[in-house]
Amino acid sequence: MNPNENIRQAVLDGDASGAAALARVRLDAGLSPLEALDPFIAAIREAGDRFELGDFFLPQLLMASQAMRAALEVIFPPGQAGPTLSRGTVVAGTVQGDIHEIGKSLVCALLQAHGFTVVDLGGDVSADRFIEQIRAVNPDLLALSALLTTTMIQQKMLLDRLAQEGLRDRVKVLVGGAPVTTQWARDIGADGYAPDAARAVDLALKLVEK
Ligand code: B1M
Repeated sequence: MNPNENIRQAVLDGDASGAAALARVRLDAGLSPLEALDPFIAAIREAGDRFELGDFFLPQLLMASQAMRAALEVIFPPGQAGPTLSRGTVVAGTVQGDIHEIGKSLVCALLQAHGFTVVDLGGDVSADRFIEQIRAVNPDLLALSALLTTTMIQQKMLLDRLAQEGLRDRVKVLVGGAPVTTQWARDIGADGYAPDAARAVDLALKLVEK
């Protein structure tokens, strides 16, 4: 069987240990982390398409995402130390009402690998929690992910809250997630939008240089 077909099958079957083992094989074959992750991303997107078509039910989508996360943790082990010199601090999270974490975790892993200190607040993060962490950590960047058309609005609400609390000038705000666009980022007054994790790093580097 084609190796990518094995990966596709492991993710669609929700086989977390199989997906983790296949991720390890790709790293051992000398692929870069992003190359190693590619077929897993294709597979989880296929699971989403099948869910939308009614061909997959929510528990299957959940299991597929657990398999995807198992692979992600092999490829980007959580808490792995990045370069010792920090390029800046990022507070990151998926906005309130939204538990999609895979893309955000990938953004966090790449930021960390590029020398940022990342405080990952996880998914379904309330505006109060973001504000509390901005006050506590005083980050250079706030990275907000949203995967649902219904939760994108939380990015705007948080930006409004930052302004009300007098915090907007203290932190640059980067937004992303599948339904988010450059236009949306402009409309809500964010400092930038990135369509994927690699470009989120490029943008973060530019924003901290400014
Ligand atoms: Co959900 N889900 N889901 N889901 N899910 C989507 C997003 C959906 C498109 C599926 C579909 O119907 N085709 C759809 C949204 C429709 C819409 O809003 N228009 C959907 C839905 C409807 C739902 C529920 C409402 C289903 C239900 O309950 N009836 C529910 C919502 C729960 C909630 O949040 N309140 C739900 C639940 C779930 C699971 C729990 C089963 C699981 C999430 C598990 C987890 O993360 N803890 C899940 C999954 C896995 C998906 C899909 C299949 C995959 C998402 C993913 O991980 N992609 C997704 C379909 C799809 O994406 N095609 C879908 C891989 C990841 C690497 O890509 O997250 O896009 P992505 O991240 C990218 C970029 O977007 C970008 O970089 C990453 C890659 O480099 N990026 C950023 C992301 N954040 C960024 C931040 C940045 C910059 C870039 O800067 C800050």
